[in-house]
Amino acid sequence: MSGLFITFEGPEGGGKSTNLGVFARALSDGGCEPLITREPGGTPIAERIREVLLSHHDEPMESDAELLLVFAARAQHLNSLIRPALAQGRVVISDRFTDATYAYQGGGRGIDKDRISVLENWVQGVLRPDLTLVFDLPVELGMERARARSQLDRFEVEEMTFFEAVRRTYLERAAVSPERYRIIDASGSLNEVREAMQPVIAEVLERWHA
Ligand code: Z5A
Repeated sequence: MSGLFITFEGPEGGGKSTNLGVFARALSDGGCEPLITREPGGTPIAERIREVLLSHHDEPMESDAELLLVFAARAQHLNSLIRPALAQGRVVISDRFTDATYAYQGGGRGIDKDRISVLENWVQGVLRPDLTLVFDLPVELGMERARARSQLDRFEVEEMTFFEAVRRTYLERAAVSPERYRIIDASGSLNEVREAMQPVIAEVLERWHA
């Protein structure tokens, strides 16, 4: 793989999607046109699975079913979009990826991380993101922003303890592998968050042009 695989992560309302556009434009201005995608989703089939994952149902979804659906969408997305783009040497930026599975299905739902790791190895082989930005903020503030933005999806109606576990899992994973993760303080204004991304943008452009 000759491209660069970047993921945007973090708890609810951290501004991933808002800031992804800013980040991608800065890369384009620097001569590197990234492929933007998201999870769950990114291809027509994976987007259908996303609808099942995010919508409300009359029966509760089993945690294992949720986990397997996440990886089913990922297998489709990875093999039909991400891997080919990386093989062409492109920079790929995904709004969420497998760190979200450890955070939501692992931290939030309580699924053992070793089981997640089995599926990660099966679906991804050795592929892991080269760089992960974690947009971190207190859970209350993130939920306030999410509530103000739109109707809440199936994950967003969970208890605060669920979101605390999600946030904790992201921070724990980042602490174990600091070479891969860049924590962005997402609690400030949009301008402050943009400022905080600048060193990471410079780093990506440097790696890209190297
Ligand atoms: N999920 C999972 O369970 N397992 C997995 O493996 C994967 C995903 C991959 C969909 O994710 C769901 O799928 C997600 C986890 C689960 N849970 N939920 N829900 P998603 O990323 O597609 O959707 P999201 O998580 O709902 O996005 P988000 O976190 O809520 O939003 P965001 O992208 O971080 O933020 P935003 O949409 O850019 O901003 C939210 C609002 O805040 C918006 O109105 C902004 O204008 C505002 N905002 C953002 N930044 C600021 C600042 N700095 N100041 C003021 N206002 C701000």
